[in-house]
Amino acid sequence: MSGIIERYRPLLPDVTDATPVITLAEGSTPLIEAPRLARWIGVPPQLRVFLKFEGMNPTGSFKDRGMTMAVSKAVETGAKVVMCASTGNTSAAASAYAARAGIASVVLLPRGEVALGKLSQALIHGAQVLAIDGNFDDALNLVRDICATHPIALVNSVNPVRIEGQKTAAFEIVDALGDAPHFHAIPVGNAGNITAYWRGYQEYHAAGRATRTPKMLGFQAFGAAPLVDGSRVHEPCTIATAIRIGNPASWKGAIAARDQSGGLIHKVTDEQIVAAYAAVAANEGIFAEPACAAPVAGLKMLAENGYFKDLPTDEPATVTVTLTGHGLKDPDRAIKTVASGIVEVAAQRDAILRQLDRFF
Ligand code: AN7
Repeated sequence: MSGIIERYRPLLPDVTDATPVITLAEGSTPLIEAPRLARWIGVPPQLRVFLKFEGMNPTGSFKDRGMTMAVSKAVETGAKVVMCASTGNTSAAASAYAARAGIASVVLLPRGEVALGKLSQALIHGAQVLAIDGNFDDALNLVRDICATHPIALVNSVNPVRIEGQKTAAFEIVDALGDAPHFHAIPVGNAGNITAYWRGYQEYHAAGRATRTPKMLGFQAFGAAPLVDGSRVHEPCTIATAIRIGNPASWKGAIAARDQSGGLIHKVTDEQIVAAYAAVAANEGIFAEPACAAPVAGLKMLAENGYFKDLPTDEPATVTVTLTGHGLKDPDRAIKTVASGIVEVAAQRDAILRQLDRFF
């Protein structure tokens, strides 16, 4: 069983012979072409849309790529406890990889704002779960403070090896497509992942593995869009709880990714996010959590505003979209979105057939 460390070891200089590899066989997630979703988004026909479905990682999100690195390095340095702040997915990954390594984990969560599936993961993997009366940004400040003064390994993405692990998703995309895409769309919360992808694309380009680097297209939720608004958001608010973050730790990395790639970071409303979330599931059979829909909604907005209109019509182009987490993480949101779809019906043949009229 091998994960991203074995697959990309020469490109991960933090890993040495002394590093015990703690893995759950993360990475190697599917890159799926999405032609029906492409029509829903409204991109021009020569622009092919591919979804990098990170929900297929062992704990159901992209966080596993960084966590195999962070926990392996923590064990290498003799740590017995890891700790993180989280909107949910980081805590799920930290607690799973800590369990795998046989060490303890502590997760600090914003009370009442973590999706059900993520909470269930931290609990069942044996993390000490602490819910604070504050948001993610408050939790991260507390974790940084405590880890600076106590023998606890910090495994948030302020730990640089997390970003190193996450850059491997960009390598996989180039390996699958044979070159870098022209555009890469991604949700942005704490901004570690956009930073990591940009690093991965740049490194592959420098190594001659790709002829170009993509324009990075980042999307935040309207009520939690500090990078778009240009200042910290004190009370971030969105139904996409994964990206409910007002003061991204990798702020500079995200701005560099945007500017160096010739891309952009825009914001989308919760209504746009929910519509895109349902469209991904209904058009392609891929169930991703709400935060992942931000880049899908964002591409639709860009297409409507003519962003892609100058692409040459006779040259195929590609846009990749990272779907960062699995839809089963947040089952409440799915049911809220389409609960009206449940029809109660008598257990009788005729009653059931009456409901199927539209198919005949
Ligand atoms: C599904 O778990 O910050 O911009 O604490 O779970 O790298 O932060 C999660 C973030 C996108 C944003 N999509 O990525 C956490 C956490 C999903 C996520 C993001 C997150 P970053």
